[in-house]
Amino acid sequence: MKKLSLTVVLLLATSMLSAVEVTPGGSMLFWNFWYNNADFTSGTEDGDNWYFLFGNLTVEAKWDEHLTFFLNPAAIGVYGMHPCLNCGAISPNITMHQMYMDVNNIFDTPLSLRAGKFRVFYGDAFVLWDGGAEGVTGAKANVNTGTFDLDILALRIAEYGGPGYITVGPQPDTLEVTVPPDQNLYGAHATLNFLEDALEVNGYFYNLMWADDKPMWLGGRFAGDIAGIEPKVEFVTMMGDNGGEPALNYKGMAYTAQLKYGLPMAPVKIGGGYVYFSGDDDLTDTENKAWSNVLQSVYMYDGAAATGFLGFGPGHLIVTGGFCPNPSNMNVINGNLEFNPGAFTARADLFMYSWNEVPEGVDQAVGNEVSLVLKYNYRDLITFGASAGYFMPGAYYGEDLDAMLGGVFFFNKSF
Ligand SMILES: [Ca+2]
Ligand SMILES: [Ca+2]
Ligand SMILES: [Ca+2]
Repeated sequence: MKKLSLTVVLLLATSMLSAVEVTPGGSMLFWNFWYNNADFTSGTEDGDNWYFLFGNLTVEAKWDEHLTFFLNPAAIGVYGMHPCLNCGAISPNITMHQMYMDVNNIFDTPLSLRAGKFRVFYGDAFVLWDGGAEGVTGAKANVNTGTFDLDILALRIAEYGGPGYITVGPQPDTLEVTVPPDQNLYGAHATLNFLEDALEVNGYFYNLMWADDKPMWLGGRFAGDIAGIEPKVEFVTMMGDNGGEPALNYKGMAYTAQLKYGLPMAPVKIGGGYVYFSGDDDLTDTENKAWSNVLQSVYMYDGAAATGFLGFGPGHLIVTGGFCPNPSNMNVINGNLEFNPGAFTARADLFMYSWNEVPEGVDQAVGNEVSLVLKYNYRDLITFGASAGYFMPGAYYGEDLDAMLGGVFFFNKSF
C-alpha cells in the first residue's frame, strides 16, 4: 500500500513537472573602454580605461505554448570597485531587468498579451529603446500573422505617486495632498514582411503623456536585403505640444538613409549613410524644432553595432561621455568598408559629425573620425573584437587641436 501511494505521488509529480518546461539561460557582455587625449591637447597627460560589464541570468517557464513566464535578473555598469575599498561606489548590483508574463495566441487567435517589465526595441532603436538593458513596465498586445505584426503598447515610464500619497478620509485643507501625475507612453508599432522577410516595412506612432505635456512621434521605416543590396530608410516627425502658456509645439524630426552593397566576387561590403536629428533654430518662438527621442535613449548606428556598443564611432562615443543620451541637433555622414573572409572581420568607417543649428559665431563642425573594428570568431563559439577611433575635433571645439584616440575591447556570449 505504501509502495502504491509512493508511485501515485511520483506519477503526479512527474505530470506536474512535464506540464511546465523551464529553460535557464544567460549572457555575459564584456567591454573594456579606453581613450587617450580627450582634452585635444597633446601636451597634457590624459587617458584611462575601464571595465563595463553586463551579466544576465534568464529563466523561461512555459506551459503548453500558451503561457510563458520570463525572469531576468541582471547587472550592468562600470565594475572594478571592491566593496572593502570603498563604501560608496561599489560594482553594480543585480536588479530585475525583466519579469513578464506572455499569454500566447488567446483562444487560438493571432492575439497575444504581455504584462510586466520587458525590453522595448524596434528597428535600430532610432526612436524608442529602453536604453539597452533595463526593461520598461507595462503591457503590450501583439497580433502576429507572420506577414503582419502589430504591437500596441501601454507603458509606465515614470511612477511619481504610489502608496505614499494615500490619504484616507476627509482631510483638513492644510494637509491637502496632490498626487503627482505619472509619465505614460502609449504607442503602436506595425511591421509588414515581404519576400520571405527580405523586405520589411514599419509604421509607428508613440504618444508620451506627462500631465499636459504630450509629445507624439509618427514615423516609418523600410529595410531590405536583396541580391547583396541592403537599403535602409527611416523618417519620423514629432507633433503635439507641452501644454504650457503659451504652448510649445513639438516640431522635431529625424531621418536616415543608408545603403550597403556586397560585392559578388569578393567578401567585401561597401556602405554609406546619412543620419539627421533636427535642432531648434529659434529658442524664442512657440515651436520646438529640436529632435528628442522617446526615452532619451541612444541610437545604434550600423558602424557602432560592429563595436558591440551604441551611438556612432568609438571615438565619438567617448567624447560624449560613453553615452549620447539624445542625439539632438546632429547630422552624421558615414562611409564604410567591410572585409569578411570567414572567421575574421575587419571594418573601417569614416564619420563626419556636425551640428545643424548653432548660435551666431559657433562653428557647426563637431569633428571627423576614422575607426577600425577587428573581430575574430573562435571556433563558432565566441567572437572577440577590438575597435579604435581616431577623432579629429572640428572647429566647434576650437582651432589647432590635437586628435584623440578612443576604443574598446569586447566579447559577448549567450547560452
Ligand atoms: Ca591631453
Ligand atoms: Ca501613480
Ligand atoms: Ca523654436
